[in-house]
Amino acid sequence: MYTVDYANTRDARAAPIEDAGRLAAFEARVAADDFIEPKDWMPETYRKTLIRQISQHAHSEIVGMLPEGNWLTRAPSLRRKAILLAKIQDEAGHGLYLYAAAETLGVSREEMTEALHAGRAKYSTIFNYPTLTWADMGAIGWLVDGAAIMNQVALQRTSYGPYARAMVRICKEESFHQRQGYEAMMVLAAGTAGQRRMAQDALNRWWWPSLMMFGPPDDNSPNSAQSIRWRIKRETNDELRQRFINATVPQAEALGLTIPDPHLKWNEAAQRYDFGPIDWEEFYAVVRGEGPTAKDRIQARIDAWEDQAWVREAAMAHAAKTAAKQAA
Ligand code: FAQ
Repeated sequence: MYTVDYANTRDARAAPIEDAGRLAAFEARVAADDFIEPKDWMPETYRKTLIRQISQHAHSEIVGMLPEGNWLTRAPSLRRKAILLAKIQDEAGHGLYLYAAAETLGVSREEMTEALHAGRAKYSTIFNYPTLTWADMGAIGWLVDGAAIMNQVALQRTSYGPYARAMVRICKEESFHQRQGYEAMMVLAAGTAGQRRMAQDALNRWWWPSLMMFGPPDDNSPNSAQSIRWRIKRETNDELRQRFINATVPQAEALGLTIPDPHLKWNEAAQRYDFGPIDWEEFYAVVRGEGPTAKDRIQARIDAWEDQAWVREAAMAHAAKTAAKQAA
């Protein structure tokens, strides 16, 4: 039986012995598509899984600003620069909604940031690839935001209320991101021979990493079964990956570009594209943080955190002074 109502104290050290009655009631609510809210009772594993997934998602949004930030000073026109700047600012906003959603589960922003900087928390593999040409900005919007939306539309119905609500807003912005990326690719694909080559080269380099964003195949995804059962994940990694491929191949055809997969073929009976093998060795190497880009990404985040410490300190000092004045 409970001695401490952990969900309300939000004290990670007071993890309760799980109560079969409460667990059954929780599972019935999830099965009925009810949202679980921060003050509701929840199993400790559910809380931990959400903290892991939401904080990784938040870190992805924040680290995801870096590859595009690389091109801010080199955008080919003022219009493109303004669009890119607005997009990168949106990603910062997404990170903040997600950190706030994770905080409702009893973890602090400092703890999450520290875990990222120390290499204990993951972020999406896709952001460990370098952005070599301007066409990469188009490919990221089209493919990376396109893959992100495919996953996030499903997460609008995730069982944890604050996460689901953050996703609704994020999806609206991501769909604008996807379209601006596709539009940038349209301009390049309809441009000079050199611009078309640049667009094709970007597609060649971003296609396979975008498919890896959905995570390992279902038969090698240790978290999926429980997360699907608790409706944290509404669809499996392979289901979402297949849906992304089905939607994206015709878009590449409309651009006149070629998907870099010789095995790609429409399967009439199954009403889907069959595709070639994904290099999972590469995926796990990137997850492990191998390669120079991963080190640069984390160092950039550590530097930003340290350089901007004075802003946090100034805000805290201001809050303390205001509180002291009010108390006086
Ligand atoms: N990268 O058992 P599963 C964006 C890890 S947002 C790195 O299948 P799960 C916006 C996984 O964490 C992109 N690690 O895990 C934007 C687990 O390790 P752990 C981010 C990965 O959680 C656009 C292990 O492998 N979106 O792009 C990856 O059930 C443009 C086993 O995997 C989200 O985070 C990966 N790709 O399913 C910003 C969406 N995949 O934690 C800027 C929310 C798997 O046990 C510019 N997250 N791993 O040590 C999810 O839907 C899920 O967490 C999955 C993974 C589907 C990513």
